[in-house]
Amino acid sequence: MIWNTVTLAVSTAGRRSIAATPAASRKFATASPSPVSSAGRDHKVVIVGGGSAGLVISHQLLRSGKFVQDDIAVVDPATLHHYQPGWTLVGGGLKTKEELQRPLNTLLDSKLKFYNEAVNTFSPDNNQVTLGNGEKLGYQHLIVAPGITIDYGSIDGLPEALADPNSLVSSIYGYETCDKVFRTVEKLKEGTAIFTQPTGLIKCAGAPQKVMWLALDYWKKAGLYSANGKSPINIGFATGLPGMFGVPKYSAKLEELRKERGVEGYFQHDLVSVSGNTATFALPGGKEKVKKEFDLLHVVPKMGPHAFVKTSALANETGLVDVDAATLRHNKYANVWSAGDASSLPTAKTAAAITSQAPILVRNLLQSTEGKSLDATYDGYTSCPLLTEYGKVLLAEFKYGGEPKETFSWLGIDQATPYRAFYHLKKDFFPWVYYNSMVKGTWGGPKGWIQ
Ligand code: UQ1
Repeated sequence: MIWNTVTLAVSTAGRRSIAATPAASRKFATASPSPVSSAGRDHKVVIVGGGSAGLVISHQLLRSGKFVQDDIAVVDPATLHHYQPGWTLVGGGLKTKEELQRPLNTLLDSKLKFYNEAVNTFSPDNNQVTLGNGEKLGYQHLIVAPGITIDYGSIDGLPEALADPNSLVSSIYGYETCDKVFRTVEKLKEGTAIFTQPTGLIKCAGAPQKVMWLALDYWKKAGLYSANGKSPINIGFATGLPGMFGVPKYSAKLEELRKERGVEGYFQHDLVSVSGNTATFALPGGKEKVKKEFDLLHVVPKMGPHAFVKTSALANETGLVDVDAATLRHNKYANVWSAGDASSLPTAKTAAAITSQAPILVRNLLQSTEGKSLDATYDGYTSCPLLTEYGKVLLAEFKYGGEPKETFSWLGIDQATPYRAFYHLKKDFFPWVYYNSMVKGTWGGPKGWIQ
């Protein structure tokens, strides 16, 4: 049983086969996109989103050698790009949020046309995207990768509690608040610390507990925490899910750690409101509520698709971009593609997943431009380097169905065990390789460097 983002997606997948439907047997709304020139506001490829997926895919397309100046356009209203997997490290006091960011325009190859604008609407029947400023872009192929949004308002009282500099309420999930997290950890000298995880789809389902394990270790080293329940600080993990993690193999190990370390587990507890020092949780079914007093609260809000995606013809019933789980092509529009958090791909939403998704999307898009069959298939690879303490990481790697797919098994390593070497991958190597190679399109994740 896979929970969280995976649950949502597995239930979608349950209704159709994970294997790619042969392209020839499909009925697409746009059978053959009308050719457009790359002049003016028309582009061969329009990529919505300059996040991890958008950057990796746009540069891998360029590297194919099949595109010239302005053939490919990237649309994103942001001026800054953030290495979000690093925000857990910020929460642990290991990095600053500033060192994890770059101006977005400096990450885009000069051959790409950059529209620093939001998207207003998709018109896939006309091969058009309308921007926030009213401009219309035509395309032969559209790649939709704008990510998902954090819904702070989904928890009553949360926006106010986060904004209050004196409250010990924080979240690693936002740029504004990720640096408040470690300050709250440092401030707490006694009392109850609660770390939450919601039901529903979120980015990186391991992050809500990574930040807890680091805080626990920090308090342990400060002499404020021990597993015997008699220390000044006690810790609870309140999760909407029925277990510690969606993949049974890693969940079992994390449950063992939870018990060993004396952390209270409040399962199927979904945070609905924060008021003063009281957190209220909904139990399954939604009718019954449980209140808990806290001194420190780390919150993971609910997340969901952007409105401009959810309300478009491209979305499935959950609001995500409705693509084939294997080919990454849209299930209705043959010239529309998606990857990353905004996609319906039934796997956990991580930057590591992008390393596997991008080459598949790029290969299949290029095949389709040449009228050839889509021969690359995504197996759902994703990874969660789960910090279990300062100096150790459990490197969860898995594919569709929650089946482990571990990179280092050839070394005889069982990745359910936390290792120091994986900590250095997470803290030092991945942030480095991300900006030095991945965003340029030359990092293949578990496959190493690619052309
Ligand atoms: C990875 O390639 C990557 O990108 C830089 C990450 O950072 C977000 C990761 O967390 C992981 C796990 C990978 C996968 C690569 C290897 C070598 C396991």
